[in-house]
Amino acid sequence: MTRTLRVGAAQLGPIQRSDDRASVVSRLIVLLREAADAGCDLVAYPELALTTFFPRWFVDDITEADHWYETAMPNEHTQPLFDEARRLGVGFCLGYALLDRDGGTENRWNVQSLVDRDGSIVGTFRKVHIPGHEAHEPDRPFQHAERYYFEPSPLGFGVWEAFGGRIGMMICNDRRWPESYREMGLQDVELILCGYNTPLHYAPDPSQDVLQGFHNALVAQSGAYQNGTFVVVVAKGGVEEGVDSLSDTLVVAPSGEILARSSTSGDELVVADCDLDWCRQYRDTLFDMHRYRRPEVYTRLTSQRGPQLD
Ligand code: CDT
Repeated sequence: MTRTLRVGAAQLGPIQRSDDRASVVSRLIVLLREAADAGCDLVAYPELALTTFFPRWFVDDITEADHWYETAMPNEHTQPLFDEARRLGVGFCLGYALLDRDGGTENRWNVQSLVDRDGSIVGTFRKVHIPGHEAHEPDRPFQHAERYYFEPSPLGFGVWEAFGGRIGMMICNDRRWPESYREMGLQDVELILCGYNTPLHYAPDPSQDVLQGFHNALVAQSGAYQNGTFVVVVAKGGVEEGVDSLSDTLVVAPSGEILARSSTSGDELVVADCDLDWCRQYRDTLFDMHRYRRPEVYTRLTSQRGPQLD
């Protein structure tokens, strides 16, 4: 039996502040139908795919931002997407902000849910590495206050058996950290889905601005190769509320090669066939972890957060 998954990486162009959920979900459904016509098994959407990237604005009273979060999934706005996916028999992975009021507490997470072909949720991943800043920094041209709007996940990285393979998830900044891929590599992941929003301007060090595309490909390709897994990074790009963001959606093979890539900064479906058995060629040879890894000498990896002099 073949284990080739046809993956549609559904890049989004900008979502403006005035765009309501209904108009965004209509765009997601257009891409889903295009994916079904192309024979895709699974569609991956970007991070925070239902709204504009709202951490670019700071509000003193965080409850004023409640409207950017979902409180249930599916909900009245996203149910049409779930229904259409089930009708078409195509799965998807969707990023959104979650305001979780279960258990008498209130938690704000940046999440991605993996949805099976029957419209049921396979798993929901919460972003682990939350970049940016906690407080208002008015000197920046725009804010990146993710650390104000989201908690870092205490759960780490999971891998789910779905679509005939082992699927992992990460969100945007997670892709820059080798630990993200390795945590999933150690769970035998075969396909990692990652939505992102990456502004081209990085205020703390603008010399990185021109390197955004290079760094995006660098981490996705090295993470894929070093762990023998497919990696799909899906952009919400273009000029959103005056902020230009990277539009470089990639499907990367376990060899580290880019199989498919977006060519626009708008809504665009990028399709690639992912033969999950290709992972074994790397995992069973050069990266046979059981044979070659040396966890006994990697003790700093979990005992230290950052560099430390002995
Ligand atoms: N969404 C997200 O995580 N974006 C960050 C931007 C850089 S940190 C301000 C990223 O790693 O792409």
